[in-house]
Amino acid sequence: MKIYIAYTGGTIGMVPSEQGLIPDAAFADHLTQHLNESDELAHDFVIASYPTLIDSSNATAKDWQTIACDIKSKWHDFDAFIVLHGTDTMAYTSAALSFMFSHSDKPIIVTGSQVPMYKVRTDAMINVMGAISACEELNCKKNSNGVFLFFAGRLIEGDRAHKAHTSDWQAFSSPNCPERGVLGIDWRWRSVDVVKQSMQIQIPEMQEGSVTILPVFPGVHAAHWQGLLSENVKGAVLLSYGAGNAPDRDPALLALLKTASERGVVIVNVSQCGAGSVAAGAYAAGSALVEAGVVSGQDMTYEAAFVKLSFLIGLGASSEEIRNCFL
Ligand code: ASN
Repeated sequence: MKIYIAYTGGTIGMVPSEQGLIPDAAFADHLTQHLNESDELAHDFVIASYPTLIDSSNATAKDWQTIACDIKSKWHDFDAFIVLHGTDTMAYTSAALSFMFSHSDKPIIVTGSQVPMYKVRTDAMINVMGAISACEELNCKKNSNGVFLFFAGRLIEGDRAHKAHTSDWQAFSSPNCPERGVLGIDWRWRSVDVVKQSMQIQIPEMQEGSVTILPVFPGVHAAHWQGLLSENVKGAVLLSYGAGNAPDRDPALLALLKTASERGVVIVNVSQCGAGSVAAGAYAAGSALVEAGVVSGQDMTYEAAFVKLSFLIGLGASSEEIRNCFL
């Protein structure tokens, strides 16, 4: 199998500096050496290092576009793609790639590590090897490819992952969707209904700053959100309480949402609970949001909702079209 591995930055390939850990440009060579040392791996690997390596906390929508364009330019030369990425925003990138390569017929797997590869006690190689193993298995299964985030033995659907722990090896959860596969000594696979859909690659011109996040907290008032809903914002993820509630006794707060909706900002309601679904209108406090034009993000993670808005805005979809994509 021909596998393309792109190192974009992140802890996996970091080394110490006076300011703390920074990505190492020589990491691709070290990884090549590691993989060549293993005679169990009978694949052709091409390992590339991006010219500007970043801590993923610096990543923007433009970086998702860069990674997607890179994969697209090599699409016909490889059987599988692995993106080595920092964990901080890995869930956003894996979601972006799943929207950009919908129904992908080749595996695209995003992974990284909690501890750099140069350390003795590291999860770097176990995650890389697991990602390679996932590529092998998915390629054999045919029809069950796609975009995934692989971490600590769990193969999570690309648009379902959430960074859930700062320091456990198990850094990612899949709150509302069972993992596609779990790797122990062997793989345990979840069976999926294979509905053959044709793959579509769509890489929009991504805009930075077109989407914002509106946090709900006790005492929130319009002034807190005013700056967040600036003129260039076209989409917002509202991080609501519980099953989709926000204070409904502050007319100025609701008026702000309504005015933003009316000027075309698509506001998507996602619960800050971290798991479960928004049940729009179950409570009066939630109904007020519906009346203000807020749409339900159902059981999406806030990462996926943020990326889906960014993706659709990048494609140039109208507010109405974007709203319909959330129904
Ligand atoms: N700050 C790092 C990053 O996201 C964290 C990591 O990769 N574990 O790039």
